[in-house]
Amino acid sequence: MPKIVNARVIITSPGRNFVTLKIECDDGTTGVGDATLNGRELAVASYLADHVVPCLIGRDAHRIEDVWQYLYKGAYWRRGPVTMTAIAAVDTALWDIKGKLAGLPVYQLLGGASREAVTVYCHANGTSIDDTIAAALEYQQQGFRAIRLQCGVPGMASTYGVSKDRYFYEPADGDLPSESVWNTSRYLRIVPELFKAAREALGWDVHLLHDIHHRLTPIEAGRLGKDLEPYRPFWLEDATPAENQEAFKLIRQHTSAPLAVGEIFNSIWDAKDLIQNQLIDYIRATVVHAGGITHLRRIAAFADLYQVRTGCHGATDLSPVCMAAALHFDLSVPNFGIQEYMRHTPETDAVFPHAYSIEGGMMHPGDEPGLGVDIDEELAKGYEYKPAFLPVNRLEDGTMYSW
Ligand code: EZ4
Ligand code: CO
Repeated sequence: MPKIVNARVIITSPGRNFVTLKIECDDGTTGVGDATLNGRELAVASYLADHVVPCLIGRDAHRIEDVWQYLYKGAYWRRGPVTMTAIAAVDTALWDIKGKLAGLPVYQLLGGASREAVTVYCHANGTSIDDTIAAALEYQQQGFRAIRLQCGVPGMASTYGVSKDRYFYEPADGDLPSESVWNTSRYLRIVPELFKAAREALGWDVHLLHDIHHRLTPIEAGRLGKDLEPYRPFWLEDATPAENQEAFKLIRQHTSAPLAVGEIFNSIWDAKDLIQNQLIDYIRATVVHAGGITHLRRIAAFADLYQVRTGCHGATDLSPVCMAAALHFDLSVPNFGIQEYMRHTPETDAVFPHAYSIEGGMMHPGDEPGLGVDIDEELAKGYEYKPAFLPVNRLEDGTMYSW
């Protein structure tokens, strides 16, 4: 058996903070797992180093399911983003090791490719509708067939999804949380204008997506869905906070716009009612925050029974290790829908050399054994951790609101 002899928690900040777990076996085989929880990185690093790593030493690296159950049931305190991100890192690293030992890319261990490549959507954003459309046209020319559109809301100093940098999006920006201001009625007026302009400029052969980022009540989301229906959105993401899964019934009663939810979910229990009542069309749970490849496969298998497809979160705070794992999962899973893609900075890409590639809006995990991604630990040492918080959001009268 490949015995686990070492596991290191590596914290590095090549452009942004990442936490990576590297597991090593007695024969020298190593595997990597992403453990990054944006804005709460050190909590997961401590959970791993203090409470997980000591329990891994001496275990059989091949027993992925058993290790998963051990960490989940054995914690007693089940679920939650910190615990599930830590479990995900272990699980991902063990799949990487299994692939390397088998001499096969991980997607082959998951049943093989169900498609030739993975369709991704990219992000077009701008402070105005015109800027956003210009960015979207560029992406369309590069061959992307699915584009997320986010634009500034007039009168608001900053808006979720609109980056300060033209190419690289980074919401975690302060050593204390920065504060933005929100106005729902202005937002509800601008988004249909954006989609109208987008259909005029981009035509109908491209999928258009939008992220509401938990900012609407169910009835407001129903209104927006109705207003966007003429422009055939591919999905509306995180229309309303999803702690109350039943809330989506009200949205469904008012619009046929497809709904996507789940980037902040950490287990199947967050999505159970949404899926079995067919209140959503895409489940956005991802490898790093939802318990790894093992648990994400369970969520996807359950979702498949209800014709709910996958749409993994893929923002820049998910490291290239998570991206690689997501691509192996996406290529294999029967009910794949779409994969989010945001480019990492060159510094991030250099610290995490990877075999995955992108061409014309499609990605492939590559055919290296394992996940085909690693961390250059020497290079990583040069980028020290910097505290960085996600912003908070208030209404104009000062009321705390969802970011
Ligand atoms: O706000 O990844 O769909 N993507 C998103 C992201 C999330 C960040 C949070 O860390 O909503 O931009
Ligand atoms: Co989102």
